[in-house]
Amino acid sequence: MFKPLICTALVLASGLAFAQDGGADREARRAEWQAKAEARFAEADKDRDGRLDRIEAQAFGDRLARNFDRIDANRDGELERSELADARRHAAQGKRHQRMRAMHAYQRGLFKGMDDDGNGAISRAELGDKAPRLAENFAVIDANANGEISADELKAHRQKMRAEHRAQRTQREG
Ligand SMILES: [Ca+2]
Ligand SMILES: [Ca+2]
Ligand SMILES: [Ca+2]
Ligand SMILES: [Ca+2]
Repeated sequence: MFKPLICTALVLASGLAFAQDGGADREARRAEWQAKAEARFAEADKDRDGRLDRIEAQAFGDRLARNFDRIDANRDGELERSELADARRHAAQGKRHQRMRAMHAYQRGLFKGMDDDGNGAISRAELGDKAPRLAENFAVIDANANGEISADELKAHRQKMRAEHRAQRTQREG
Protein backbone atom coordinates (compact mmCIF):
# COMPACT_ATOMS: atom_id res chain seq x y z
CA MET A 1 0.00 0.00 0.00
CA PHE A 2 2.87 2.34 0.82
CA LYS A 3 5.01 1.71 -2.21
CA PRO A 4 2.59 3.05 -4.83
CA LEU A 5 2.08 6.10 -2.67
CA ILE A 6 5.80 6.79 -2.56
CA CYS A 7 6.08 6.21 -6.29
CA THR A 8 3.26 8.63 -6.90
CA ALA A 9 4.97 11.21 -4.73
CA LEU A 10 8.22 10.76 -6.65
CA VAL A 11 6.47 11.04 -9.99
CA LEU A 12 4.68 14.13 -8.80
CA ALA A 13 7.89 15.70 -7.50
CA SER A 14 9.88 15.01 -10.67
CA GLY A 15 6.88 16.07 -12.74
CA LEU A 16 6.91 19.36 -10.95
CA ALA A 17 10.62 19.86 -11.65
CA PHE A 18 10.05 18.97 -15.28
CA ALA A 19 7.12 21.34 -15.59
CA GLN A 20 9.30 24.11 -14.24
CA ASP A 21 12.17 23.40 -16.65
CA GLY A 22 9.89 22.94 -19.65
CA GLY A 23 7.95 25.95 -18.48
CA ALA A 24 11.05 28.16 -18.41
CA ASP A 25 11.89 27.10 -21.94
CA ARG A 26 8.38 27.75 -23.16
CA GLU A 27 8.37 31.03 -21.31
CA ALA A 28 11.58 32.14 -23.08
CA ARG A 29 10.17 31.19 -26.47
CA ARG A 30 6.93 32.98 -25.74
CA ALA A 31 8.79 36.08 -24.59
CA GLU A 32 10.87 36.10 -27.76
CA TRP A 33 7.80 35.61 -29.90
CA GLN A 34 5.95 38.31 -28.03
CA ALA A 35 8.83 40.74 -28.49
CA LYS A 36 8.68 40.13 -32.23
CA ALA A 37 4.92 40.60 -32.33
CA GLU A 38 5.30 43.75 -30.26
CA ALA A 39 7.93 45.11 -32.65
CA ARG A 40 5.66 44.43 -35.62
CA PHE A 41 2.77 46.02 -33.81
CA ALA A 42 4.79 49.15 -33.00
CA GLU A 43 5.95 49.34 -36.61
CA ALA A 44 2.40 49.04 -37.95
CA ASP A 45 0.97 51.51 -35.43
CA LYS A 46 1.92 54.56 -37.49
CA ASP A 47 0.12 57.16 -35.38
CA ARG A 48 1.40 55.54 -32.17
CA ASP A 49 -1.91 55.49 -30.37
CA GLY A 50 -1.37 51.90 -29.26
CA ARG A 51 -4.13 50.60 -31.53
CA LEU A 52 -4.32 49.50 -35.15
CA ASP A 53 -6.98 50.94 -37.41
CA ARG A 54 -7.91 49.22 -40.66
CA ILE A 55 -5.17 50.83 -42.71
CA GLU A 56 -2.54 50.09 -40.08
CA ALA A 57 -3.81 46.51 -39.79
CA GLN A 58 -3.29 46.10 -43.51
CA ALA A 59 0.36 47.02 -42.97
CA PHE A 60 0.59 44.43 -40.20
CA GLY A 61 -0.47 41.67 -42.56
CA ASP A 62 -3.21 40.45 -44.90
CA ARG A 63 -4.47 37.93 -42.43
CA LEU A 64 -5.05 40.52 -39.77
CA ALA A 65 -6.84 42.79 -42.22
CA ARG A 66 -9.05 39.94 -43.38
CA ASN A 67 -10.04 39.04 -39.82
CA PHE A 68 -10.31 42.61 -38.66
CA ASP A 69 -14.02 42.54 -37.80
CA ARG A 70 -13.76 39.27 -35.92
CA ILE A 71 -10.81 40.46 -33.84
CA ASP A 72 -12.29 43.89 -33.13
CA ALA A 73 -14.32 42.58 -30.21
CA ASN A 74 -15.64 45.96 -29.01
CA ARG A 75 -16.31 47.07 -32.60
CA ASP A 76 -14.67 50.47 -32.34
CA GLY A 77 -12.83 50.03 -35.63
CA GLU A 78 -9.45 49.71 -33.90
CA LEU A 79 -7.50 46.67 -32.75
CA GLU A 80 -6.04 46.88 -29.27
CA ARG A 81 -3.30 44.64 -27.97
CA SER A 82 -5.75 42.79 -25.72
CA GLU A 83 -8.05 42.08 -28.67
CA LEU A 84 -5.12 40.67 -30.62
CA ALA A 85 -4.04 38.55 -27.65
CA ASP A 86 -7.57 37.14 -27.31
CA ALA A 87 -7.69 36.32 -31.01
CA ARG A 88 -4.35 34.52 -30.78
CA ARG A 89 -5.53 32.51 -27.80
CA HIS A 90 -8.71 31.49 -29.60
CA ALA A 91 -6.77 30.48 -32.69
CA ALA A 92 -4.42 28.28 -30.66
CA GLN A 93 -7.37 26.70 -28.88
CA GLY A 94 -9.15 26.07 -32.16
CA LYS A 95 -6.11 24.32 -33.58
CA ARG A 96 -5.81 22.12 -30.52
CA HIS A 97 -9.48 21.13 -30.73
CA GLN A 98 -9.17 20.43 -34.43
CA ARG A 99 -6.22 18.10 -33.82
CA MET A 100 -8.12 16.31 -31.07
CA ARG A 101 -11.21 15.90 -33.25
CA ALA A 102 -9.12 14.54 -36.12
CA MET A 103 -7.42 12.06 -33.80
CA HIS A 104 -10.71 10.87 -32.34
CA ALA A 105 -12.23 10.45 -35.79
CA TYR A 106 -9.17 8.47 -36.82
CA GLN A 107 -9.44 6.21 -33.78
CA ARG A 108 -13.18 5.71 -34.30
CA GLY A 109 -12.43 4.76 -37.90
CA LEU A 110 -9.81 2.23 -36.82
CA PHE A 111 -12.19 0.74 -34.30
CA LYS A 112 -15.03 0.42 -36.83
CA GLY A 113 -12.64 -1.04 -39.35
CA MET A 114 -11.78 -3.84 -36.95
CA ASP A 115 -15.33 -4.45 -35.68
CA ASP A 116 -16.36 -6.78 -38.51
CA ASP A 117 -19.77 -7.78 -37.15
CA GLY A 118 -20.53 -4.22 -36.08
CA ASN A 119 -21.55 -5.07 -32.52
CA GLY A 120 -19.50 -2.19 -31.12
CA ALA A 121 -16.77 -4.41 -29.66
CA ILE A 122 -13.72 -6.19 -30.99
CA SER A 123 -13.24 -9.87 -30.38
CA ARG A 124 -9.90 -11.66 -30.58
CA ALA A 125 -10.95 -13.15 -33.92
CA GLU A 126 -11.84 -9.71 -35.31
CA LEU A 127 -8.61 -8.26 -34.05
CA GLY A 128 -6.58 -11.03 -35.65
CA ASP A 129 -3.21 -9.56 -36.56
CA LYS A 130 -4.57 -6.13 -37.46
CA ALA A 131 -3.07 -4.50 -34.39
CA PRO A 132 -0.33 -6.59 -32.79
CA ARG A 133 0.03 -4.31 -29.79
CA LEU A 134 -3.67 -4.51 -29.01
CA ALA A 135 -3.58 -8.29 -29.44
CA GLU A 136 -0.63 -8.50 -27.05
CA ASN A 137 -2.51 -6.59 -24.38
CA PHE A 138 -5.93 -8.01 -25.13
CA ALA A 139 -6.49 -9.49 -21.68
CA VAL A 140 -5.44 -6.26 -19.98
CA ILE A 141 -7.58 -4.02 -22.16
CA ASP A 142 -10.60 -6.32 -21.86
CA ALA A 143 -11.24 -5.01 -18.37
CA ASN A 144 -14.52 -6.90 -17.81
CA ALA A 145 -12.99 -10.06 -19.31
CA ASN A 146 -15.90 -10.83 -21.62
CA GLY A 147 -13.60 -11.68 -24.50
CA GLU A 148 -14.27 -8.45 -26.39
CA ILE A 149 -12.76 -4.99 -26.31
CA SER A 150 -15.38 -2.28 -26.19
CA ALA A 151 -14.75 1.29 -27.32
CA ASP A 152 -14.83 2.39 -23.69
CA GLU A 153 -12.31 -0.25 -22.65
CA LEU A 154 -10.01 0.82 -25.44
CA LYS A 155 -10.38 4.45 -24.49
CA ALA A 156 -9.60 3.72 -20.84
CA HIS A 157 -6.56 1.72 -21.93
CA ARG A 158 -5.30 4.54 -24.14
CA GLN A 159 -5.73 7.04 -21.34
CA LYS A 160 -3.82 4.78 -18.98
CA MET A 161 -1.03 4.33 -21.53
CA ARG A 162 -0.79 8.07 -22.06
CA ALA A 163 -0.59 8.68 -18.32
CA GLU A 164 2.14 6.02 -17.92
CA HIS A 165 4.01 7.41 -20.87
CA ARG A 166 3.93 10.87 -19.36
CA ALA A 167 5.13 9.55 -16.00
CA GLN A 168 8.00 7.65 -17.67
CA ARG A 169 9.06 10.67 -19.66
CA THR A 170 8.90 12.79 -16.56
CA GLN A 171 11.09 10.33 -14.69
CA ARG A 172 13.62 10.16 -17.53
CA GLU A 173 13.90 13.89 -17.95
CA GLY A 174 13.39 14.87 -14.32
CA1 LIG B 1 -2.80 53.39 -34.53
CA1 LIG C 1 -11.43 47.42 -30.81
CA1 LIG D 1 -17.39 -7.09 -33.10
CA1 LIG E 1 -14.77 -6.31 -22.59
